[in-house]
Amino acid sequence: EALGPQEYTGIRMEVVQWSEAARKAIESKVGGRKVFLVAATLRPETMYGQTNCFVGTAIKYGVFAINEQEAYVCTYRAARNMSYQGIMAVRGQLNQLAEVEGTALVGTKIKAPFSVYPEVHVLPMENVLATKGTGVVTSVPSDSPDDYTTYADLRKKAEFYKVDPSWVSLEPVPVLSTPTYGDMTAAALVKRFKIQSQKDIKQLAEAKEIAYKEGFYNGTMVIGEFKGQPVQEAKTKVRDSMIEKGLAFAYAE
Ligand code: A2H
Repeated sequence: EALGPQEYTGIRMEVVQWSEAARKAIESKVGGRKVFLVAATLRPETMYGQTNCFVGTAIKYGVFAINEQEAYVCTYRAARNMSYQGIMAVRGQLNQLAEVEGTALVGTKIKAPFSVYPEVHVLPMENVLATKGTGVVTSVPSDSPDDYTTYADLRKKAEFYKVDPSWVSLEPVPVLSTPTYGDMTAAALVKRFKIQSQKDIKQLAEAKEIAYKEGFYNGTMVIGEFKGQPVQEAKTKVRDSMIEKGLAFAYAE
């Protein structure tokens, strides 16, 4: 665990089409606002390879007004933090418009900023913590062992997880290359640690640690505006570029 505050990037993923259940819970309550799912990530440079987004199946989300035009979907806890970071109109004040279960959000179609896939679906993940980030996770199966494993679970057992096969049809995309693991770091680590499913929490934690260090210290971008540059340099450049374009914002906790 980090000692100081963790500097996340909040990725603004605009809702393109609600799932039926989310539409019922939300659409009439947002006063015509544009609604965004907001994911907290430590790896903004990987957003080129987003294939979907994850919400927790046991988590409740709120829809919070940012101003008269926009609203964010995230946990109450994250919205409270945001309200003290100048993200809401009035400091420390929340305007919650609606509430929705994670399971109801599954199937919603959202924009995926910077991804080679302009639109992706919201899918269920078992291990999303309500106590970290926004409770919304951008999924990059090329570089996150958690994302890779969960995505593979959903593909193998789409019916069991109640996801439409078309929602899990996008192939992982190479985003960065490392000397040891190539351009699909997560897949290589999942194989090395013999990870079978998202229930292998201990091995996943180890793989995640290695993927993060390997990518950050030894990775080179193979896609996007900063292709050919070390991840260490590209990371903040991608982040700044997303923020400048209004696709992301700084979020700390
Ligand atoms: B990362 P840390 Cl490609 N529950 O983003 C579980 N995991 C969460 C979460 C939550 N509530 N909120 C955020 N996360 C994930 C990209 C990524 C991430 C890659 C590789 C590694 C990686 C795409 N998913 O994280 O405990 C988010 O996934 C490994 C460090 O604060 C976020 O960054 O260190 C990361 O965990 C934050 O975890």
